[in-house]
Amino acid sequence: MYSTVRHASHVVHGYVGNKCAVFPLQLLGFDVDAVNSVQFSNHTGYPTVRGHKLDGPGLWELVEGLQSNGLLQYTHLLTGYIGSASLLKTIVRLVELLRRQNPELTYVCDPVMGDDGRLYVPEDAAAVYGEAIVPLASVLTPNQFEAERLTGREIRSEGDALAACRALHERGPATVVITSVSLPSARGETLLVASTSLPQADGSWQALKLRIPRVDGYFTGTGDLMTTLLLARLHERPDNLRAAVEAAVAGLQAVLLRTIEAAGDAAHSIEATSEVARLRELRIVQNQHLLRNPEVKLFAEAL
Ligand code: ATP
Ligand code: PLP
Ligand code: PXL
Repeated sequence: MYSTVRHASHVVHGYVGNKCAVFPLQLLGFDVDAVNSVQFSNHTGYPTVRGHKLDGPGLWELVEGLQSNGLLQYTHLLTGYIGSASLLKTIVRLVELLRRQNPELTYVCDPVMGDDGRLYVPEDAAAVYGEAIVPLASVLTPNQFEAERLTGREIRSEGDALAACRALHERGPATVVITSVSLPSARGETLLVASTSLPQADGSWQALKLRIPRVDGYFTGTGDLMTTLLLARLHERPDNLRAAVEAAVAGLQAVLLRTIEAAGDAAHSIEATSEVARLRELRIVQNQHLLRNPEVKLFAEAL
């Protein structure tokens, strides 16, 4: 039995944060205890968003309730969007507490800070990621912007991406997956670069890249689903980064392609209406068979 505590956003309607994580993890055999870092009506791509955020003391109250009942027995912790320094500092205390219960705890961290050159958490929260969260993570899944920000170095080549992974290994995380890298030399595709310092099964690589053709459309929640699938597949194949990454990418791409088909023209519409946002929601429930048993079509290459 594997149990995970998953800490990320909840939206009433649609699929980001925990809504992209709880059901897929359950499908793949995990018991999931979810903490919602926000509870919003919908994601922030809609014209209106209403709801509330959890703060550090709010999270600690839940932790104390679990602790009083002896329920802090987890194999994994997964964190996604956490919008404040106060909540992040409480996550640091939580990781330390969970590791006292289970020294083998795997902490999978998506250091959600921003994208495309734009920071969307406050500066003090970004600082906590660098100083206190990264050193605790077992698996880190930054995007290009986040990897650059955490290492202080620009990524302009595959070599730079690999160097960023290695710089991050030295600070704690044994496995680093940079989920999307855009290089000027590779228009029309995005690169995933992954590296681990853990011993691998015979013939499997410690560093790899996977080229992903960009599909025409903009979707929300893909980063959350990717980190979730990586947690599940790395657990299944702890000594085979290549197989784990290929399976995670296959599940994500299958859902993405079916979502695009279902969204029709809304997939690449420039209109920022709620109707367009609704039509672009990931079709996770409808494609659960593809999440469970995806066909691998994109293969990794050694780096
Ligand atoms: P984070 O959650 O850290 O912000 P991220 O910015 O990498 O992560 P996304 O850009 O959503 O998150 O990407 C997650 C995965 O989804 C990547 O592996 C990427 O290749 C895939 N993906 C997202 N959009 C597309 C697209 N339009 N075409 C092909 N793949 C996509
Ligand atoms: N952008 C992304 C990618 C997020 O994950 C979130 C999470 O809530 C937001 C924006 C929301 O930011 P804000 O709460 O500052 O609107
Ligand atoms: O990671 C995407 C995400 C998570 N949570 C909330 C969001 C978004 C993206 O817009 O709005 C609340």
